[in-house]
Amino acid sequence: MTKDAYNIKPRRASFRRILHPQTGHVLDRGIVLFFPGPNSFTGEDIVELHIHGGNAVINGILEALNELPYFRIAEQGEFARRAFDNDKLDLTELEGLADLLNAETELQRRLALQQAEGGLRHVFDHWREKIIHSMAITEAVIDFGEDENIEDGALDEVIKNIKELRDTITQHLDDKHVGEIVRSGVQVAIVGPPNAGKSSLLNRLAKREAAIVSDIPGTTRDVVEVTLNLGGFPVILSDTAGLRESDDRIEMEGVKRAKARVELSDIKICLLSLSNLNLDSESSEQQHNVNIDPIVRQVIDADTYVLLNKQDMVPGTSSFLALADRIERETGARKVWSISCKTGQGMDVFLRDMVQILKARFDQSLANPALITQARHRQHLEQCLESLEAFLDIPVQDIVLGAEELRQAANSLGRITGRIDVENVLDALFGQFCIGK
Ligand SMILES: Nc1nc2c(ncn2[C@@H]2O[C@H](COP(=O)(O)OP(=O)(O)OP(=O)(O)O)[C@@H](O)[C@H]2O)c(=O)[nH]1
Ligand SMILES: [Mg+2]
Repeated sequence: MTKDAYNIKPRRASFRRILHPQTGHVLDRGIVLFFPGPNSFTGEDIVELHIHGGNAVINGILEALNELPYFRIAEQGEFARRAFDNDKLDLTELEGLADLLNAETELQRRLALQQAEGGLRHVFDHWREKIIHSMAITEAVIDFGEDENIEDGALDEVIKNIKELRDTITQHLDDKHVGEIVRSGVQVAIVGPPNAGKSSLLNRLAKREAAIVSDIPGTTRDVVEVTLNLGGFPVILSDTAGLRESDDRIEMEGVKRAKARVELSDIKICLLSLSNLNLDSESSEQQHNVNIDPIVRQVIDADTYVLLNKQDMVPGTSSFLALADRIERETGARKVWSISCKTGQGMDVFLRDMVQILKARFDQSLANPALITQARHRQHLEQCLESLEAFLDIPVQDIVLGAEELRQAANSLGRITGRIDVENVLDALFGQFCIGK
């Protein structure tokens, strides 16, 4: 479709007039790129036309292309599908690519790119090769056990290698789900008594009126979610119904939902109102416990962060540090801040600390290039581990059963990367042993 098609150099941008192949009419001027296979995205020859975006130009070029034999519009995801079929990408890389397109924060982008560039593929393929190698030896022992060509102690070596791999995979699975959490967003739930300002906090952080705020206790009933980007971390922040006992059936359903959401969350924030804590004069601090309803107290544990709201209503909280200390001691909460959702007081410090908390919890693990990002990976890895354990439990005389467990283990890994191929076993077998005599 250009006059000097044969002068287009591979992988170099060429600025050309684009012509109708039959009529010779100029359709547009644009950039033509040619990627000859197999060094292209799909492994096939690929031509890219970078043209102007007007409807007439696009339609004209599509009509012209339609004149070419075998031309058709690609189906959704067809290029990725072809890349997979031609072994250019494995399943994990495809998943990474899809995540990259959907990434909303810096960390999600980093994680997706790592995976799209083969971070997981390399690790899983390496493990799978190890299992296939062990399988090859095991099969050889089964078939040629008496033969001199099989080294003494070959099976001991297999058992040692499988034990090592089992430990490596166990360690890999013990990642506190960091990859999955960052991929889908850190769940942060705000809980607390009614009227403390939970919905006000959500709105302030979301910078919009996502939840209804009113001075009537029991305003929020359903869980209200917003997504935020906190220092690159994707956060799903949930506002919940105020916790209290009530005769109102709908309110109690809200309380039930609030508790369920807290259970599910990665980070709990309990919001209390400074104006309701019944803080007597400083001298009486030692005599009274802070006034926190037992239903709220129950959800505060060593993983809960406490926010004391409405600081603007309690002027001169010079003794805030002592108060924070006291609340930490009494409730076992992890850390306490004081803020005002009304004036924004204390919000900077709280947010800065929150980012540090997220970093401390997730940053180090994110450096692992093979972090599990999907439940699918975890499920297959757990199955792989089960098969390896089963192999190690089988007595040596039942080695045939053992070989089957290794096959299952390799298949589980193959399912992650999308390649289960028994031919590999045969290749490895023939490649490693001189059994053809
Ligand atoms: N003075 C002051 N008032 C506040 C502050 N934060 C919230 N309020 C007010 O407190 C009242 C309750 O706020 P909400 O955000 O609806 O409280 P909530 O915790 O979501 O309440 P429920 O949904 O009933 O559980 C509203 O009248 C807010 O305007 C604050 O920092 N200072
Ligand atoms: Mg509310």
